[in-house]
Amino acid sequence: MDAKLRPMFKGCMRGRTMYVIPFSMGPIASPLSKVGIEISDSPYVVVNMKRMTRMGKHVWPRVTTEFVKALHTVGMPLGEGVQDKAWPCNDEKYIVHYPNRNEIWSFGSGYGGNALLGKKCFALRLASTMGREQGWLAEHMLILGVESPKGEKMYVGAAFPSACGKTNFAMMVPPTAFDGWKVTTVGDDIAWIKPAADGKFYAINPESGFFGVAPGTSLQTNPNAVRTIAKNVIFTNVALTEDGDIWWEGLSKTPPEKLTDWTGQAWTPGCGRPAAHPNARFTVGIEQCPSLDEQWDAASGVPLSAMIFGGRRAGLVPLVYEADSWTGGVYLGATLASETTAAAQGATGVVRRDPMAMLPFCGYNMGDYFAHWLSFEGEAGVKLPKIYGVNWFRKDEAGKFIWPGYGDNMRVLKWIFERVMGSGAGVNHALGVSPSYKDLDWSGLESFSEAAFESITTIDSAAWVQEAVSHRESLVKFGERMPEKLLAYNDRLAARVASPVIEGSGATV
Ligand code: TSX
Ligand code: MN
Repeated sequence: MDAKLRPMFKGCMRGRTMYVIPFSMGPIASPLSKVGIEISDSPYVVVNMKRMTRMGKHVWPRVTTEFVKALHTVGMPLGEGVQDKAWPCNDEKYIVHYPNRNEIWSFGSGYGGNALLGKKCFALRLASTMGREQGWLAEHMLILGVESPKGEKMYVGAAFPSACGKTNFAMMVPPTAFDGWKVTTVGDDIAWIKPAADGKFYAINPESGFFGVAPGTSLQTNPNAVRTIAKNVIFTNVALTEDGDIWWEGLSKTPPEKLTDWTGQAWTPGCGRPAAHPNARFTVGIEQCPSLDEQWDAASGVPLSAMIFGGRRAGLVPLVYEADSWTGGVYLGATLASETTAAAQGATGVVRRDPMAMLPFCGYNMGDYFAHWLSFEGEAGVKLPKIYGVNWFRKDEAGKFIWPGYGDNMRVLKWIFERVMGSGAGVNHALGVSPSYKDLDWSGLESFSEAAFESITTIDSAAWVQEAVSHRESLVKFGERMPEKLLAYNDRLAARVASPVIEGSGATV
């Protein structure tokens, strides 16, 4: 790659301004944080990095032995006869990571994770490799706090593949009937997690802002996000209203009569094109979030009591279940899957495995990655978080979502809270422990019938026998470094789902 890239970078910024961007991923004073310097010829990168990272001169004293060198160019040098563009870029694009020398080289793209190198490139790909060597985890997880009316509090990390509403969950508003329950936001995308001296797993949000998908964000789906983006925001590829405001699909039920679309063309409802790009974004500092957790910038991080893995599954996976062990939880994460939604991904409803939602972001061999997760079990003094699987997306025969989702997910969070505190009841089944109907708090949603609840929590034995086969196919694809422990867990799971009665519980599946 060196031989390929060095000539490409020669003179790549000609005629542009080169910016030097010192930034910290994580609280400035935290031992879990890491610093980097991005060199870029894009002012768009500069202003986005200002919102997404702790940028500034406080970084310089820390540029000593360990720092990440992030080199970015749009790859379109200016000169005689070259007309600059609003979105300069190059047809040839390379996003290259050198974990052995803490470097990122990005050529030819000006957008998103290709250009804001602190995010996916540093905080996930390079950091996952650092974490493996240094005994911690860099995960594609939101971090939220849950506080009870009694003032007890726990923190949760949650990983979901794309298009599952991670940012919505991170800023969730509990139902009004849940008087005194609070959900607070530490982060919506990435968590760096390390066991501390007390044995607990502490997490920091390496970022300081949200680079959120705009389409679908509304007062109904995410009121806290809408309030967060009231000011000081960079909107990318959204539509513009006649009076200079912004709009995107889903922001309001009825679109404005006239818009300028994301490409700059005139747009009217029914013209057949989306007004905003489906991947249009808002970039905003986290401090403007109304649900911001008071510990979001704590140098120590926040202690995680639970970790959640969720995907979009029309069937099979129950609303919520608790893994029977750390290994069971790692298995749950390693077999995580989501069904495709948008036309851009080809056919809809196709199951895609995305272990821990890290498939595009893990910086090293996935088998080694699972082994690193497993290695925390049995380490002296560690207090492992409980691991849960969730699925907000089960559908009925008519293809309608059964679970109301959004704020009502608080009912599931409360059950997890009670399990962590030791008071939550549940029933054993082949996958782990789930609440029975009476174990969830239905305040304000008494209309949700016990039958509806059964339809999103039953475990179809025959379908799960097939699913266990699909798990195995997915695991063996990662090759010979796949830990034997996970394959053995698959054997046991296959046997358990095949048998309709669960030993010791009396519960039937
Ligand atoms: O973000 C979502 N969450 C998590 C919220 C805290 N979404 C949006 C996913 C796309 C980004 C959801 N969509 C959730 C959910 O829990 N659930 C669903 C499915 C669903 C969609 C619409 C309704 C109910 C469920 N109800 C009505 O439209 C009235
Ligand atoms: Mn992400």
